[in-house]
Amino acid sequence: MALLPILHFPDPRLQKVAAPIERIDDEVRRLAADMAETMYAAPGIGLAATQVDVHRRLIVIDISEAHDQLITLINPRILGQSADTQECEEGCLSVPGIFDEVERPAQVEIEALGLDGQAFRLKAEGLLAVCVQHEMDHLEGIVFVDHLSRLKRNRIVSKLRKQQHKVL
Ligand code: K1U
Ligand code: ZN
Repeated sequence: MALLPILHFPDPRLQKVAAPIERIDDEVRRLAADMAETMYAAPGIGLAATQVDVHRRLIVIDISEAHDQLITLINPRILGQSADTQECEEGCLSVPGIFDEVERPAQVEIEALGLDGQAFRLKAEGLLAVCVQHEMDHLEGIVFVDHLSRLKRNRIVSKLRKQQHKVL
């Protein structure tokens, strides 16, 4: 297994729309394992393939404290979402050090394939619902800061550009 480098906002590669996975082969299984390792090491509670510069529809999520409830979602799609919303503070491994409130549907139901190729449905609420929607946004080329005002987003871009210049 390997730790994968994570793209940082405002890298334009984070805006790419991911393509469906046609076949679950060893390459996909290896990518899923590497993404899980990268997510746990970060540490984070989710990671989309887009963030590691692979533009395919694959997500890993584990919101458990014990890191023993890994969910792998291949080609996830939303079947339904609640009209009621929740506002939650979000962070992102691609936007280090930035946290802000985002409002999203409080419950979602999704369908996806697992690594065994079987379709399954997942009803999510609370933090899991937030994380699923945040990661599915990544597959569409959307980063959580795109949900914030232009003023806030511009401030975040300048802050991150300054930080990136410091390390280069
Ligand atoms: O997409 C990502 O970069 C992962 C992101 C997921 C996420 C977090 C919070 C709300 C919505 C989506 C993260 O994991 S950021 C790190 C984080 O939140 C965290 C890290 C360690 C323990 C608990 C949370
Ligand atoms: Zn993210």
